[in-house]
Amino acid sequence: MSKAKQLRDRIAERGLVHIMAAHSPLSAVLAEEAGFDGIWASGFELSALYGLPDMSLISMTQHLDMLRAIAGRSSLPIVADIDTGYGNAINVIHAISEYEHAGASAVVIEDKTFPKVTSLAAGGRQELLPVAEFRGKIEAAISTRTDPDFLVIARTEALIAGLGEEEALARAKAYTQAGADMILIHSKKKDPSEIESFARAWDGDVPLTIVPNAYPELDAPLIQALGNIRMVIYGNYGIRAATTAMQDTFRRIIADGGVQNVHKDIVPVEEIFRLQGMEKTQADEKRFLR
Ligand code: SPV
Ligand code: MG
Repeated sequence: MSKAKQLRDRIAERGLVHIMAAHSPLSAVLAEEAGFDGIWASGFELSALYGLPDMSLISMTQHLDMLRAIAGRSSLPIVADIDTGYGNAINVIHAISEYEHAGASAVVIEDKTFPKVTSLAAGGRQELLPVAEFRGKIEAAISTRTDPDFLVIARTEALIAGLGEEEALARAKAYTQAGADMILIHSKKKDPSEIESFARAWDGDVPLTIVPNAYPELDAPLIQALGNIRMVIYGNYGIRAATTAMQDTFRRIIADGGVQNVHKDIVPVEEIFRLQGMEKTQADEKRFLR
């Protein structure tokens, strides 16, 4: 059974799946051990890992390389954040083929123009494609996938662009008609009112995905009570948690003039050995090195 089929089955069984952003194989391993249903190969997190803004600066090759590395160390299905699909419908055809081969189980494509600007930045330039052009990109994605279970998730940025719920619903309907398996509806409002209202109003044929980065109070029971939402993506928590931990540790080392205090508060190197799979490698050395 493909991982894409596993993801579809899990959505059907559980009603809501929890997908954690990863920017590296190590963060994907930690997400899997914590119990998440899948990995979000986040454009924001990978951009931040390179110290760059999330503005179409990371290439498809860079994102694919990381996705392959993640797929090599995690058994979870991967939902690939392919931003705008790297260009027009022709670029999407190429991207879907590459991402399927690299080990993704799903892609999210957003209806912004290329190059994009990250969604949550205050005052960010947010331009949307004409509906017909984005429908063409969704149709191109659907016609390219070879595994019929591979999910094509259409993301509308209508609320992010300030175009209102009516436009967001109309776009979501049009993308569903183009064949999208799910709709990702994103909002940067600091409370969940836009998303709650959209989810209640949604009467389309496919379920919804959300990314509660700006409105963290919308927890799993509240999401389930809304209905229609079947996937929740935790979009930037890994990179924020890692940044918090490193800022704190690095500052303490400078303040303390050494590592004599912080070493007690961080994982021992043996935990890193475990996550690296050192035990198996040492066993392999005994077996095979002559
Ligand atoms: C990402 O994680 O790259 C996302 C979510 O697309 S957000 O940054 O909130 O747009
Ligand atoms: Mg993104």
